[in-house]
Amino acid sequence: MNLIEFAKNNMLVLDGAMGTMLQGGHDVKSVHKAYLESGANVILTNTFEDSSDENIVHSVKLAKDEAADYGAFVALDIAPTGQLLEPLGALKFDDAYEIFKRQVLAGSMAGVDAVYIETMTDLLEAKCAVLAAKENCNLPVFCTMSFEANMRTFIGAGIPSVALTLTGLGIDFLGANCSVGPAQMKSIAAEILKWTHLPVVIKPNAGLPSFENDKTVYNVNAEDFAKEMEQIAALGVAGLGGCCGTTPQFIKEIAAIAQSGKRSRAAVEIPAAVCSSSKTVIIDRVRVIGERINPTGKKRFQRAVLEHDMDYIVAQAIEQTGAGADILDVNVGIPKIDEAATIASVVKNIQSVVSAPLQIDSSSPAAIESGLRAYNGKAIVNSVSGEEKSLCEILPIVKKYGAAVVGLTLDQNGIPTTAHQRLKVAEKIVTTALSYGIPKRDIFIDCLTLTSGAEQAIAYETVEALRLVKQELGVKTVLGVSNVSFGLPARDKLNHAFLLLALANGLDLPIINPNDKPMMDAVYCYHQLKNIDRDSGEYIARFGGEQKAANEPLAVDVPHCINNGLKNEIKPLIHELLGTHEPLEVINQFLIPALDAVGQRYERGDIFLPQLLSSAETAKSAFDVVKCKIPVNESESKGKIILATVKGDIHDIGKNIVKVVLENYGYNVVDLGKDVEINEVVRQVQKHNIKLVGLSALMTTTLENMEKTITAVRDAGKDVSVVVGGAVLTEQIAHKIGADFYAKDAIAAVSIAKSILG
Ligand code: B1M
Repeated sequence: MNLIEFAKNNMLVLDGAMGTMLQGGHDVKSVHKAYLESGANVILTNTFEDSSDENIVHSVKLAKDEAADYGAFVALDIAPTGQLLEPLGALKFDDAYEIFKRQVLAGSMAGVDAVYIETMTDLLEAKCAVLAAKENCNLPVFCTMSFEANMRTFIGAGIPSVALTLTGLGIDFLGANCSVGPAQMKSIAAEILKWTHLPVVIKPNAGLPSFENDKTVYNVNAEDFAKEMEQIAALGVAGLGGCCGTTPQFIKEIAAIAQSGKRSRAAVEIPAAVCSSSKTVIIDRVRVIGERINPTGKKRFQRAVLEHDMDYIVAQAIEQTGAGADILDVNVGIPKIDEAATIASVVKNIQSVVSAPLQIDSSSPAAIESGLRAYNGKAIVNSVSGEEKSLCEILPIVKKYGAAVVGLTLDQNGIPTTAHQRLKVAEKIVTTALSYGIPKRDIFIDCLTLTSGAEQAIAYETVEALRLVKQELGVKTVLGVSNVSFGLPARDKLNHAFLLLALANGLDLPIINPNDKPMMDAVYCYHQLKNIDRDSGEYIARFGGEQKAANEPLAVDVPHCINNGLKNEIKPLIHELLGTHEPLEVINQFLIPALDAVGQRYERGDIFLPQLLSSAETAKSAFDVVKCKIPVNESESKGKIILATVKGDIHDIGKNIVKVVLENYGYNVVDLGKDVEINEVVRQVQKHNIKLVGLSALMTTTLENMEKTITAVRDAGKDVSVVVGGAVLTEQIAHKIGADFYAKDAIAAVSIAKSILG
């Protein structure tokens, strides 16, 4: 029996921690044996830490040899690469894909029964690993991600987004492992079960870790673990196991729970929804699709695409979401460009700044696939038509990537004249898409807007077709609205009237220009009139006291650029400011407050790590401009100072500012960089015979390393003063951790340097 068949009638009992056991002095073989003895029916290969081909072959053999005696299954354990993928980090999607592909090939050739991708925090990396598994073997695929207690991964991926995206990619088991103990895992499991029909597997840690006598210990014992796991089992999950800190005793408890059989699972209805990694948009009311990322008839946009001017394109995305668009259409179709490469790059750039889900708009199957592959989340594909060629080229791609799809009611004979004929085409699209396994909730129909000025006699048929499609097929509907007024005066009036008619007849997803205020107003009014905006909260917020603010043009200033990651647009603004302000004023009055505001939004959960990174990159590019205006001091050095951001902390923007300013005052700075080992600071102090060390830390969690660094420098017995800085410090804390001085900013650092070095 294969694993999928087995899981239909049996609860899966996965094994527990490998690392914890190995640290306890066991060998891999005996760890497998202990878990199998405890009742595990699926064991994971020892390939989480070392994914070399040799280790995979060796580890699979070890696991298989042991599992054979118990009739258990062996799953190839695949871990995150440990590097951040673009746009968060430097690792390219295709390079990550090759890393995972190699592991999948090695594992499947060595004879594993399944691929188990685990501990993922970046949804794009999980997607990359899943694609590598699905495209290179026929084995069942598990994917479990690590969520924090706030129900998001530390990179900000939410459970609905993870479930919608990974389910769509056709994996066999979805779930969560690591990060939290079983108590917090309960709500995570319940939330996952709401968003997928897939069997769900759950592997919590043995509670929270702490360090005692140089050892990591966890605060939940096997018995208490079992009590919580019983409740997770009762939710109807398909498999249970353990992660960090769990031992064979924990798995024995789980096996006892599994013995009593699988619990039934509550029926769920997954809503029609699309998502990015951090934002899920449920189509349970009118959702506006912004139409502006499209070169048709827009010379400036065409130039931006041709010149790869991503700042301009991203600015269009920001403007539209700022004006209220829920989803953004992305079209880069210009003759003779490499549309597939361009759309992937545009998708990546927009997603690094904007969290709205995207609609990949192209008629080229290659461009659609390229856009979907690069996309982090579940996108919409715009579009397929009723023509055979279009259906059989595009629907398999939509299915493979788990996207939603827009079906245009036209075929080889063009756009049918009557509403009934359009309904027929819509029926054909829906039936064919269903036959490809695309769920009905993911099929959206576009009844096509005709130009009222040119085809007045039949233009209203679109509204009638909408009504029929909604009534007969019950699918979600899409419509590009503004074409109705083409060639007529007062286009806005006709667009506006047409939009309201379409909404009243069943339009769910209008594709409009969200910067067009009356059009957006119409959507708010519609929600008010239809009792969707219960208690009129949204209506009042838009049209009440704050009316003036709505749709006012966005101010493109320093905070706006830092907030939205506009790395190039910020540069001319900084040049301009430097005309009227001193370089340090620009830093203190503009850059730092803008970064502080970003930090607060991050803390509130309004933005996530990708946006935080993008803001930091923008601040750095602004700082590069400022740096050029800080004169270089050519005079003889006044003395040497070491600067370092302490171990565990990668924040270095502030430290770099301090460095430039100290150099400008004539000091020779030995910059050790960020995340600097304690011993390295001591070594460099001795090597350079240093009198003053400057340490930077920005997190409460790294204050401890700052203290340890200070102690180590003192213990080395040198006559050296230590100055500390960073947003998390105060004068009081600085002294408490043993520093001689606290510098609140770069100028304060200079005064301290003067007092010590002259
Ligand atoms: Co992060 N981050 N960050 N972050 N980040 C903070 C610090 C945070 C306060 C945001 C928040 O939640 N509100 C929070 C820490 C919470 C806490 O512990 N209290 C935080 C977190 C949690 C994190 C991560 C854990 C997020 C995650 O991964 N989930 C992660 C940490 C990774 C790690 O370090 N191991 C992380 C990552 C990042 C980015 C990489 C995205 C990026 C850093 C990029 C880089 O530096 N290369 C980043 C950023 C940009 C910030 C905020 C928004 C801004 C920091 C900054 O550059 N400020 C920050 C929020 C905030 O501080 N308001 C935040 C501007 C800079 C000029 O000020 O460094 O204070 P500052 O330097 C000043 C003075 O303090 C002084 O002079 C400078 C100039 O005036 N000074 C010194 C500094 N060092 C000195 C040394 C001296 C003298 C003076 O010696 C002589």
